[in-house]
Amino acid sequence: MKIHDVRRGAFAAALFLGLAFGLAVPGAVSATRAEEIEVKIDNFTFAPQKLTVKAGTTVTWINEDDIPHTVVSTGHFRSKPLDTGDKFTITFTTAGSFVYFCSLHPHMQASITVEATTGSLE
Ligand SMILES: [Cu+2]
Repeated sequence: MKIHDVRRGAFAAALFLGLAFGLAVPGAVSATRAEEIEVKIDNFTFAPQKLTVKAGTTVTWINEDDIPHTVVSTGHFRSKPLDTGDKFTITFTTAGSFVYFCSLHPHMQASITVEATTGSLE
């Protein structure tokens, strides 16, 4: 009876570890701050137009329009003209607010706000 109980305990522990491991996978991803967000460019519009992310987030713009666009934030970053299907990726490491636009169609504007990660404030 006692051995049986031990085995049950071991099985429960293994099951628990299995569940913990499964749950730890997304946790491990966020621990490395590998968060990734996409901004689509279509119909002369950045979507979402206003985005708030944590520092360390990688943002990828994808041009889904049928004409070229660029992603330009004066003094911060500047993409080449993106043809249909082209991507432009930046990892935002510092907090701040970044207004950006398309240099080919300056009325195309959007912004990204980068927040300091929780717990890293000193
Ligand atoms: Cu454009």
